[in-house]
Amino acid sequence: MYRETPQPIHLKDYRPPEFLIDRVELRFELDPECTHVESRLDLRRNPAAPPGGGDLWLDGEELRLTHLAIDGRVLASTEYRVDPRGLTLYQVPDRFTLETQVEIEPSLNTALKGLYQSGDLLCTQCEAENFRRITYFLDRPDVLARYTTTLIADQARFPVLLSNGNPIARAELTDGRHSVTWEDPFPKPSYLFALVAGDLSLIEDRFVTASGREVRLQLFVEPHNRDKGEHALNALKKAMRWDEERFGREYDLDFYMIVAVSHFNMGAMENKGLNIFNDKFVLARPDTATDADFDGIESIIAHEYFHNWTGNRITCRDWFQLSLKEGLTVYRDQEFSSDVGSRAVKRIRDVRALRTHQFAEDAGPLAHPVRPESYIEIDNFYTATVYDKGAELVRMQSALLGPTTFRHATDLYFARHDGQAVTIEDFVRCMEDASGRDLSQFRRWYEQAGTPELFIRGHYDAATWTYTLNVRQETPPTPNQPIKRPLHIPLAIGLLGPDGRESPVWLAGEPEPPAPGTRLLELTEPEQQFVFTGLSERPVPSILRGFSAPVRVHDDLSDADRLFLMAHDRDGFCRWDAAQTLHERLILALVADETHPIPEDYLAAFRHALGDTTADRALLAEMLTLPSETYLGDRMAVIDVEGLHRAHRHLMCELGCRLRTELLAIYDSHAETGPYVFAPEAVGRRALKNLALSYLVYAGDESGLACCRAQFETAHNMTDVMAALGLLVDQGGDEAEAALQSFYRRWTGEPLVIDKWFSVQAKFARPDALERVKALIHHPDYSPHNPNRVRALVGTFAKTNQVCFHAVDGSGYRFLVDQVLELDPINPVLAAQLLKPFERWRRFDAGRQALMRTELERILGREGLSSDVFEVASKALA
Ligand code: B3K
Ligand code: ZN
Repeated sequence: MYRETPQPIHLKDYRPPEFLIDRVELRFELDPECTHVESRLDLRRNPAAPPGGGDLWLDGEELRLTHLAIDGRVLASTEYRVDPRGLTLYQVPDRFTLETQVEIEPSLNTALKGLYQSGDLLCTQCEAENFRRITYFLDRPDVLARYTTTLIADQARFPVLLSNGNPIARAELTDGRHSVTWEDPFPKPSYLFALVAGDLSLIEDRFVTASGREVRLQLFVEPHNRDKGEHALNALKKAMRWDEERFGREYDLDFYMIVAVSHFNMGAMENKGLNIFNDKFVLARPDTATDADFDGIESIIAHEYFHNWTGNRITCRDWFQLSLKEGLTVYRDQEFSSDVGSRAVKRIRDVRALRTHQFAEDAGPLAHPVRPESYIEIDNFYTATVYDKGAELVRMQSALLGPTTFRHATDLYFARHDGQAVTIEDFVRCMEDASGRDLSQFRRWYEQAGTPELFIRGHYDAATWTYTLNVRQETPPTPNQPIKRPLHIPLAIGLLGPDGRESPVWLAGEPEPPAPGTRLLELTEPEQQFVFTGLSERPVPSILRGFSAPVRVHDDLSDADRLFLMAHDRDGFCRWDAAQTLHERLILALVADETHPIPEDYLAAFRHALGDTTADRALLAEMLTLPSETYLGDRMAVIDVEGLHRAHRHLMCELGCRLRTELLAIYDSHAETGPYVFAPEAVGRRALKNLALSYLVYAGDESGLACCRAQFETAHNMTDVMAALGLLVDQGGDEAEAALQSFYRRWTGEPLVIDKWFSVQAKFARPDALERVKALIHHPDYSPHNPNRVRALVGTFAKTNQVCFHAVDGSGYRFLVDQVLELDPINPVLAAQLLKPFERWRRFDAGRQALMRTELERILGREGLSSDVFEVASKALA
């Protein structure tokens, strides 16, 4: 909590550390109420740092110092100074051993940063700057040390004691306690330190690496969750094999441990050899977890595993380089999911998320470059921009280099920087050195915030058989970056002939046409023209294939062109995108005029798609899913909350009525037979079936409603149960209440399922949604101390229930701010996460803007606000 205005930290102020730490020995006497931490650090002056003064600064927060000695000599009080941020040691030698002892109170640590209690467990979260809440340290990622950690605790209460690396000693002590010593052979930054203590059940598996080493895979869960770990372990094995094959990366320790905990601020954490996970991203059984949950588990397990090379073996020099590990690791997990599932469907989902969250962030008051230049609270920069736009920048480099050269470039990166703390610049240089390409203009992507816009015009000349594409790029100004320079943008395109076949994308002046198919154009100028030749008829261009760059495209295609692309394009992403644009234009037309007709050719395309029994079910479901109200809002000059909701509903209802026969046929022919399997085919079938059901129910169709009731009663998998429950809750009335009650009774005792029960009640635009959410805050199962529960209820309401959150009387805004202010002293990271929807505040009408502004000002008026919430609220208003 701050008293003065928190000050930003700037990238330009980076200095190498004056001291290095070679070895760390830690000894924990664990107790939730009072844990003793002893540390011995071998320090030496950094030969690479410019000479500084003789003092040494160590980070340390919320620690009670009980002992301090240098080379065995206890320091007098004149030889050091303690303040709330750390410890200054005056005039230290060039090389010495520092001993400290501190006390900490895990049970009072509601912020879940550092060492904290989750249920009966003790666990840690040190990224980004929380190791300093465990002991005094140079808590920065460019200080890499070897750790030996001894954990001592009551044997009955904490039978399992884990830390990074390998166990090297165990002992039973006479007082009922026991100890385990762990040694991590790999030097690591402090943010990758972890420990866990508790009564955990072990599920074990093994993996033999490409070079023949056996790795023990250990998943630790609370005993009652033993039957929900299989999927996570399978995902881990798949990820390990994939990383060997695709990136040549093998695992390096004898143990790979994953622990699932119920209180966690994010998804998971890649601590070396000891991942700690939010249990939501580990535990799954077909009857408790949906397909989306199974999918999330697979990709997050993979993501954390991939960090072992991109993040742990090669780490970040400073936190401004966060995307070095996060962007690259997201790119790697996206590629993994594409390879083990459907590439087109994965791409579509990632693009949908990027457009909904990252584009909004990039267009709002907290827009920042992938490599930010300053921050107040680094926890606020684990953003869609750093993660997902960062992944797009890696993807563009892989496209510019091509797969073989890109692999050489990543090999070079791993060989050149293994064991180092490096920068984004070091990564890009590897891309250049391996390819011989000049990426100097490309680097601007890392520095420049905002989503570039492409304005594309096509012209066909029948006389010369040429088709000309004129492409202009422009990036709108963002806070503190009024002027933008042109970017190096890979633009993948195809040209479709009137029969739907691919034409060669043949640039005028080239002697020979290339083979028909996709071609990567490179934009570098503010405006460029591409002339394609050899075209006897006007082609339909397929633009930005595979979403080859994170840009917005404004083209001059007609609705007929889009229907054509939707039917014929070989690029799954472009087929989907054509359908989405058609849905979007229609909904926006309905906002403007409720009586706007639903075009017959649009209905026919829908009907045709539903009848195509050969099409990939998952892709079809994506194509026929309408864009969300949140996304559509961002496409309007001023977001029309009610108009959008009405139009969206109206179109769902019309489609349900007009396509009733086809939708019922889909529903019937896609019924679940046999036991649940999580495989792309089966997931796609369920997605399409449940989409058909939603159209029917929104249309008020009696047979659809009957199917929905029956599905809720009889389905054996959570995907189908939740799909039906959501539709029933949306309909409201006694039936909804009865369904909610029976669901609650069935699943009480399964917190992750009860989270779904909370979120389904917050999600739908029912007139009583806010009252219900407010009442649920007082439900005995609600707790502000559990981030999953808070996100399920408050987060779902504010993020997905656009109509109720943006109620014109401001009641939704007041509710959210009340919650944020209540949570801030408990868990500032979570409180700041909840403020995200306010970043869009300037996109609404004047009345709502005024209401939101008042609420943001109310936050800033609160005394003792955390720096996390202060940063978001103050920047939102700036
Ligand atoms: N690296 C962690 C995120 C840590 C967030 C700290 N506020 C998880 C991940 O991206 O894999
Ligand atoms: Zn990550």
